Amino acid sequence: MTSPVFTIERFLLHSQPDYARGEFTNLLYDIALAAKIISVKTNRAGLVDILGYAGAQNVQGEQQQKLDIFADEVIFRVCDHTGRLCAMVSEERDEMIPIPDEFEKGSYVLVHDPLDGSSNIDVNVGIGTIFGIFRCVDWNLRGRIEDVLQPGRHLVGAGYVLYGSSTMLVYSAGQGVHGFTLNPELGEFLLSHPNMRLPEPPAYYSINDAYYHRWSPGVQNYLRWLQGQVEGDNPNLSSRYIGSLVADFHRNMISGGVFCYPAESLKPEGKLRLLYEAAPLAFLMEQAGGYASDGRGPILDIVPENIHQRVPLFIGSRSLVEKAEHFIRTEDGEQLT
Ligand code: AHM
Ligand code: MG
Repeated sequence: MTSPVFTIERFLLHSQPDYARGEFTNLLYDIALAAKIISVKTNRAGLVDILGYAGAQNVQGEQQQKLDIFADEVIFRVCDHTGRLCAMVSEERDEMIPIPDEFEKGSYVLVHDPLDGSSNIDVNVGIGTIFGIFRCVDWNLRGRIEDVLQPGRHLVGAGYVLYGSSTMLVYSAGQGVHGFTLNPELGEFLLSHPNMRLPEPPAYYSINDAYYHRWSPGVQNYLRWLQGQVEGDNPNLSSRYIGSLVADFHRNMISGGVFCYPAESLKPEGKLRLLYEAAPLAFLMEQAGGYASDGRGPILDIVPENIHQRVPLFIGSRSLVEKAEHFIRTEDGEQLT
């Protein structure tokens, strides 16, 4: 007997909580459509020099767009007119994105990084889209900055798309984490990873240790602990670092582990963005049984003060992330995390 085939549409309609039906389901389906369009384009990125496909001149002599700008526009155009959203935020745009006046405003807010890790395109490494969904704070006043500057704890859904050796969409609407793999012949995302849970024991730590000398003592000693250099307390991990957040995160979702991007002297606030990178991934991680921290407390509790705010990030298996908090609390005091 073969198992039933679930397209993302069928799964969304049949397996979600009540609030996730209707508009919310349609919004997720919009995101899946945008992901398919972006996937087609990213798959052809290697043909740049042969076909003049991107970053070159097209046949009309116009300059082709960079892929991250293209991805940003795809998401905007797929989502701006549907009446489901009252605002958007994108890493690619300085300000909050209002819904154009000619369209209805809905009750949801979409925050996203349209193509994270895009510097990796040239070397054919997996890249990704990260997204989070909030409900507006006040229906009558929907579309204000207050709707956007919400802590991750208020997310009603989040996910990522990994454009890797295959394209995967992984999301949660607060009832577990579910992964779908794009079948390019059918053009459909098919359920391939239902109820993803972080496996124990964890397998990997991921951190860019080229910045070791710029970290606080607590973070430096945490790395030594991860490496098994602290006598009598060896977490028995191996190391992997791709330098592409979605790909690093996805590997740890499948194999267990921790990903860290601490603050360092040249980036005292960290590198990654709270609203559309850290918070959505923290939401997914908690849904999969893990935890995310800025080194001092839960990422999900931080209320953003501005849309592009950065944050240190420790995310993965709970025991490994809590160990980071322990090192930072006991060794750093008020210093960098
Ligand atoms: P980007 O938003 O400019 O693409 O940068 C984000 C990327 C993440 O995907 C990745 O985790 C991180 O930058 C890697 O940074 P580094 O090269 O400093 O290790
Ligand atoms: Mg990014």
